[in-house]
Order: sequence, then C-alpha cells, then structure tokens
Amino acid sequence: MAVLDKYERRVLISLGATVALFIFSILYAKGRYKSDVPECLPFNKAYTEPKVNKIDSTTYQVFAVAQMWQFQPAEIYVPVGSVVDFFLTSKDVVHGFDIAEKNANMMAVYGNINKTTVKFEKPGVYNITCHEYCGIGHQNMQARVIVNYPEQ
Ligand SMILES: [Cu+2]
Repeated sequence: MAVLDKYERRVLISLGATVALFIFSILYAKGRYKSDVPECLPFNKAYTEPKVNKIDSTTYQVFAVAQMWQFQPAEIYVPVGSVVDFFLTSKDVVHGFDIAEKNANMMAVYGNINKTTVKFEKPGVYNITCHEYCGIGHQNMQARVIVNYPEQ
C-alpha cells in the first residue's frame, strides 16, 4: 500500500499553503490596490498603429506602441474620471510600460498585445516609463498621461 512519507506530506502541505498564499496575494492586490491583472490578447495588426480612441466622454482606448526609444502616442490627454484601456505592443525589442502611481505594469513584446485598464480619478501628469532595459536610449524612454478637468 502506498503511504506518504511524513516529510513528503510536509512538503506537499507547505507547497499547497504557498500556492494558496500566492493566489490570495494576487486577489488581495486586485481588490485593495485596484490593480488590474494584465491580459494577453491575440495579435492584430490594428493595434500596431498608435492612437487614442474616445469611446465616450470618460472611456478611452489607447493603442500604445513602444519602440527604441519612445512610446507613441507620447502625450495622452484624458479628462478626470476617465477609464482608459491600454493596448500595448512593441515594434522591436522587449520594452516595459509602467505607470508607477497607478500600479500599471506591463511588458511590450513584438507580436503580442497586452492590455490593462486604468482609472484616472485625480488630475495630474502620470509618467509612463520603460522599466525594461532596451538599449542605449532606454533612460529617455517616457510618455505621459495628462489628466485634466474637462473644458466647460
Ligand atoms: Cu524601452
């Protein structure tokens, strides 16, 4: 009869506890910090053209394209309270995409589309930074989201 050795049992229990803690941490961060878990979408060439789509007055889509050593669009203007879906891809090497103040963190990978959703509740300038070393101009690779009150 197959019986688990007591050390094997301990290893399995601690493994299960670690996995449970890991899943709990992700769900906790998603709720507590309102961080979105990025999605991978099937590749579509439409996303490789940088643009900002206005869906309605507070809903936007940004097709962000990273390349050595810039993001396009470099400046994105949205009103306060906007919910922005970022669709991210790269034209060359792997780049990072980090909006530190919003806990938005993705990788830009050639031939892949990553998506995250960010809500901008407060006015201000939010820097988008490449945080994945991508070559000699890496330290200058930035873009910004400018969140302002709409014109009356
Ligand atoms: Cu980069």
